[in-house]
Parts: sequence; structure tokens; C-alpha cells
Amino acid sequence: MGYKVAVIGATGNVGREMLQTLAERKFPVDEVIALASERSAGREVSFGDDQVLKVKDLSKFDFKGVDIAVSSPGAKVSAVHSPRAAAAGCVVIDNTSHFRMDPDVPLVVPEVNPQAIAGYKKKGIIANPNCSTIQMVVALKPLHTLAKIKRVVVSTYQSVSGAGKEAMDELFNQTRAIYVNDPVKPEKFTKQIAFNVIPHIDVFMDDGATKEEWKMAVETRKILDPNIAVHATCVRVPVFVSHGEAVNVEFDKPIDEDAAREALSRAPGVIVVDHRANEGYVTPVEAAGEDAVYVSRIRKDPTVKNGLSFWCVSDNLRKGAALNAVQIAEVLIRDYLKK
Ligand code: 11C
Repeated sequence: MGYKVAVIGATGNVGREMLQTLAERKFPVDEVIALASERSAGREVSFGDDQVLKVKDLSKFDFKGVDIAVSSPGAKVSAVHSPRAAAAGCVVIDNTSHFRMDPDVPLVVPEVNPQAIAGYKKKGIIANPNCSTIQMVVALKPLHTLAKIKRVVVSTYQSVSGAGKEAMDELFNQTRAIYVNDPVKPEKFTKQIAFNVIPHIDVFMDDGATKEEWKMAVETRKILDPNIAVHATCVRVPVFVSHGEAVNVEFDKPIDEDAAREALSRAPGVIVVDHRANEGYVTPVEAAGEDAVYVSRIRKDPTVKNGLSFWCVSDNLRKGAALNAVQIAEVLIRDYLKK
């Protein structure tokens, strides 16, 4: 017997990837329900190679009898509908920022803190972290096991798909406009994104950091260790899919570079590609459509005590969102919702 699974936000970048990931990983479903806003109701989305689902209106949908919802509709919609689904007995894996820092909602990356999933019983909701946090903590976890991490300084190179389908269209249209000498008009982004980079993702906070940078710090502490200091600079780059990150780590004791490489090579979800030669590292284009977090450019940082730097890249729509949510659902049915 399989599970009745709802995908909320099924017409968005992440929702479509969730449907794809559930099908690819042969998640044991009896029924899959695609839900979205009233505006998208009636549209069709693919599930697997041969099924087409008609999208239903989320606001009118009754979650009674649904086992699990994987949800990525936007934070304001989640604030209303995730608790409503949970109250009907459905376990919600919520990809928005709304519940992540709620102490009664676990924030989970299965390779890092699968034990936290047990906390879903409090509110019936499990939060999926921000994409830029997920790939970083997957790579930090095996290093933190070798020597305790004290501080992380990270600069991100984030693809436009993190900002949605319209943002991807904006990069495409601006690129075309520049080639044909048409005017370039920023719409979704604050400045021109084609042939440019923008050091601004999400809203500004009082201390000058952006909310994306704040999320990387507080989410890393909630998932991995509350004692880790994180200083992030998050930058949007003209790449369609996959986020890159330059990560600098300070440990509480010396860490051997070969031991770090070995620990990363053995870590679940990580693939090390680090040849210190032309092509010996992974770029966003190569990571797109893949499941792993790729780690390259591992090297000592001699400018600080016990420092190590690396580059990591991962598909933000897959491991950064849909895949992580489906992996949480897999642990959930294996350990908590057996049929
Ligand atoms: C971006 N990381 O690349 C964001 C997208 O908190 O779930 C995901 C925002 C979030 O724009």
C-alpha cells in the first residue's frame, strides 16, 4: 500500500521538480495531487513519464486522508495552508522560510540531522532549509566531525532559478535584448542581471545583511551546531540553475587537508572533484540536473589558525529544494509513517 501525497505549489520551479523527484525515486504513491493557487487551477503538470495531473485549487482543497504534503508555494501561502493541512492529519514538508526558525518545527537535511525529523509530531510540519544553506551544511558536516567548526565565511554565487520562473525569463530576455540592442529593464531583480552580478538576495535587515545571508547563519546553527558563527555574502549571478559557494572554515584544532578530502569523499551526498588542474573542478552548469553536492578546490587557508577553504556547487532546485524534501519524506515513511 502506498501513500497519498500532495504537492503544493505544483506549477512553480520547485513544485515541478518535486513531482519529477517523487517519480524518479519511485516514492511509493497511491495518489499524487497537484495543488496551486486558484489562478493555476485547471492547468496540467507532468508526473513521471506518462501521467498528467490536473492542478487543483489549494484554497478549496481538503487535506483529510492525505499522508504527506511537499510544499513550496511561497511563505505567506504556507503560513495559512501548512497548518491547515497539518490539522487535517497530513505531515507537511514545507520548503518556505516561514516555519524554519520555529522551535517546534524541525529544520532538516537528511545527511546532517535526520534525527530531528522526530520533532514533526509537535506541529505536523517539517521545514526544508534554504537552498544555499543545504548544500553548505552537507559539505560542512563531515568536516565538523573531524574537528569542531568555529567560524564560516561564505560567498555565494546563486542562480536566477532560486528567484522563480519569471527571474529565469528575465535573465533570458535581458541577454537577448543586449545582443539585439534593445533596452534592458530590470523587473524582478533590482539591477540588470544579464552580464552582471548583484550582491543582494532577499530583503535588507537592520544590520546591513540581507535576509538570505541571515538565513544561512541561523539555519546552519539550527541544523548543524548552535556554536558555529557564519558570515555570508549572497550574490545573484547570471546562471540559470545551481548555486556555487566559496566557503572558508576555521576549526578549533588543526585539520589535515588530506583527512578533510577523505572525509568529504566518504560523506553521503557529496562528490569530491578536485584535480588542481584545468577542468578539475565542478561548475554550476555541470551540477544542474544532478543530485550531489560537488566539492572542489579544497585547500588550507594559511592566513588563519586552522583554516580550510573549498568551493561547492549543487543544483538549487534539486538538493537545494525538491530532492531534500523528498529525502525527508523517505525517512518519514521508513521510520515514522510505516504502512
Ligand atoms: C534564492 N535561496 O536563491 C533563494 C530561494 O528562503 O526558501 C529560496 C528562498 C527560501 O533566491
